[in-house]
Amino acid sequence: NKESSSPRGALIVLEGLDRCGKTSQSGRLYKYLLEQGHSVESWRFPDRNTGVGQMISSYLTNESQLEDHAIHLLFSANRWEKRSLMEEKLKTGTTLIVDRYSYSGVAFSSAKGLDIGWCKAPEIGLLAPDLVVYLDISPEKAAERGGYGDERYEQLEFQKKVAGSYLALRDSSWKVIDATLSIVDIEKKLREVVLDCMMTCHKGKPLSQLWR
Ligand code: 2DT
Repeated sequence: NKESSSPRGALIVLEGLDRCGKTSQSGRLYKYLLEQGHSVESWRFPDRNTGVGQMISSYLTNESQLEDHAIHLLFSANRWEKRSLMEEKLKTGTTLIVDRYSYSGVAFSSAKGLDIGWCKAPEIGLLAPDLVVYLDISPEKAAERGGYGDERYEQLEFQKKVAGSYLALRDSSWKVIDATLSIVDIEKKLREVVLDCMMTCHKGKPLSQLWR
């Protein structure tokens, strides 16, 4: 039985504002862990490849409109539809590096004015990350970085609200890395906290669930 014989993988989540460097750092981390011989996969939310993901994608590109609560629940459904695969991967020893998770869900929707408690509710019972890394950058600095794309949330005023929501969500277990450091320095700090977390999971830290 593979499940009981191999140590489990770690659920690592990267969060932060648009343009904080999350996506390139998760790519570099993935490559590094792979080269070190770890079983690892790189995931992201929203996962635009599913049916729900396609609805989310057309909302983000402004091809469709959805009521704020409705799109919130779609983002959550998009995580629920991947939950069992996620659990299977972790239990059979694969570490997952996940670019955005429930925290993005709550931060972006509550930035629109939705109640935080309401936003958290549909996330209850999803797998809790073993590590949340927040790449910290001010909205102004992020906006200076080669500009935003054309997607719905990529505007300075909205990103300021998202930054405030993230601040309200953060707890002492999060590892905050200054996203204005050099790419290599960020990468180094990231590797450190990730390897440490993987070790803890390896030693038998149980998987847990969000926000119970
Ligand atoms: P990317 O640019 O990283 O593809 O994100 N978002 C994301 C939400 O509003 N709720 C969520 O649950 C998630 C995961 C953040 C697309 C945008 O979607 C936002 C940016």
